[in-house]
Amino acid sequence: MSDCLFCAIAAGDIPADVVHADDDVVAFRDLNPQAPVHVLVIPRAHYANAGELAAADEHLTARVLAAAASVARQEGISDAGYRLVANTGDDAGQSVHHVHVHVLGGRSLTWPPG
Ligand code: DGP
Repeated sequence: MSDCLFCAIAAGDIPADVVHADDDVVAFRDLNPQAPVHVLVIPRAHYANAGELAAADEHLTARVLAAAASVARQEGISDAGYRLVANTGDDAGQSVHHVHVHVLGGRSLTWPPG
């Protein structure tokens, strides 16, 4: 999709610190990390949010989730624990309208979030 920041990152047109890439999914470090490990996992295909992705493509939804778990293992936070977040819509504060799963970890995380 033109004018989409994360489509441009997935295409390699905007640089990012990529930690995983395959045919369907790209994972890269968040520009504004909220934890020692903060990675964003996105499908290459453009969907505005998690609900749209899940409704359109169950297989790709599963690929994104599996990649998030794989990134957590790769980053060494699987055993200690980590959080997956998909902010969806305005009330959740979604600021980039290309579905992304935050992988957060590397410290004790508070709950509930604000
Ligand atoms: P959300 O609020 O859930 O839509 O999260 C969007 C995240 O995207 C936010 O944590 C900051 C991150 N972000 C925004 N622009 C860029 C960018 O250009 N590069 C990278 N790596 N991350 C970005």
